[in-house]
Amino acid sequence: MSFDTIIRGARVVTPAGVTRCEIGISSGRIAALGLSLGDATKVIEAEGLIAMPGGIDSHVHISQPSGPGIEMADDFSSATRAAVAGGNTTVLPFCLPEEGQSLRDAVAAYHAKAAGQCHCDVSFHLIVKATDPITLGQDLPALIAAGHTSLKVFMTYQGLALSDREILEVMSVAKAQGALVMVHAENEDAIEFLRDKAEREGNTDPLFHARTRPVPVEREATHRAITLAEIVDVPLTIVHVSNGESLEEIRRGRARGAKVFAETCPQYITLTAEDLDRAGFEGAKYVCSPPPRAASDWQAIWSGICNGDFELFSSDHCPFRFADPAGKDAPGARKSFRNIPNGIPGVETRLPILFSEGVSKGRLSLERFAALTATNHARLYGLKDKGAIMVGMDADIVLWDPEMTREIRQDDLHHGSDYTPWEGFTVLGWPVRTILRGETVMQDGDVQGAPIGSHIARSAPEVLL
Ligand code: DUC
Ligand code: ZN
Ligand code: ZN
Repeated sequence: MSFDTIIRGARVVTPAGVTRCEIGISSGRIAALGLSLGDATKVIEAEGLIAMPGGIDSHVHISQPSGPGIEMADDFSSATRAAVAGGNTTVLPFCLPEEGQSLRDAVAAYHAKAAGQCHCDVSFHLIVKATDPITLGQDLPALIAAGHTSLKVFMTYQGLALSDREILEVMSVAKAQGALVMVHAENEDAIEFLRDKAEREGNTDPLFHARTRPVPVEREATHRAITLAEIVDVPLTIVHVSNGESLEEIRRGRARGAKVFAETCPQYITLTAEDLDRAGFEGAKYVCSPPPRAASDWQAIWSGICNGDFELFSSDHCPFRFADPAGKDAPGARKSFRNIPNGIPGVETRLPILFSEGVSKGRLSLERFAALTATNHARLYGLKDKGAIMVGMDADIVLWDPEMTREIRQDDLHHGSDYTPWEGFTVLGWPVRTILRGETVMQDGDVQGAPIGSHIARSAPEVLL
């Protein structure tokens, strides 16, 4: 048998373990794993490298409406360019309707924005911010049936936050239609109370973004979200878990039988609230929600990453430019942290940070790294052909050089933001080649070729099958 491509010499990370074998690729799929596979049109010599499933980042924000005058730093072209440079082959952005726009029209607009622009595959989660009969009775069922099998609800942010009653209404549609619910768990009333108080007392610097969203705000909402999901009996992902107390609520929910999944992100093992206290206005670069916590919280997050409490390690890439009145330097942002857009860039640095801090430092096996960064994302969100190096799957593969040391520098990154929160952070291990459905889309930092990424309609989440 002859293949389109053979990858030769790599250590290959499969769901069954790490093995030294060749990978035969035909028509964009993994056609064989074995020894001495024979001929191919193209041979990729990968001696000394590790072949992993291409990263799936199931939590990114691209071209998302962010309020009057505010603009996200990435469109689909720049975000997916950054994604493949960082070893990813699929990203899942959120589709948020504009003011007054229906969910169905918002999804159509996202498809139009993404078409022909993507360097990796994409698939959209839905954000449900309205619970009118058209959204819940028509748009949501139709969109779920069309392969948008996950949706996010917010418990914070004016204009986005749903009441408990509304969350229950959305959850019951998700249950009936076979979708997974994702929740941003922070208590809006508590934040508003703390924020008003901080402003009254003249505490308006970026640091007070973190001080007004303390751990109990997230812990309480996490408990409440799980409770609501138990009432409806629907599976739930708690996204961007930042601390051990919220994780403890997740463990307690699971012990009661709740179907709850947990995601964390690089910012919760590498950044702290002190970063928001950097001199001048620099702290604004680290404003995201939930905020980075104390270094002592990193240990609780690491335990969850290592022991399997977290299924997902995502970036929550939500990029704004720093030196930009349409970004972090928005009107009023220097007067109060309230006006600083929430979110940090990270799609390109997620995998190297976890590889270095996890695998290279001996905390994580290669298999667990692959599960946290690709396989579990595919299973949970219904990407049935992706997320594992197995015969029959899409040939979405990233080759890692585990010996390469790199200093993360904005100048080397591909995203549209003008900074990285990890400037100067040194990592050991770097993705050197990204292969999307058999085609090399990044080699040695160069993003190659026309954008061949497509939107993928997803199946039901595995937990619902
Ligand atoms: N929630 C996210 O998921 N991303 C960025 C900002 C936010 O609040
Ligand atoms: Zn969120
Ligand atoms: Zn997010």
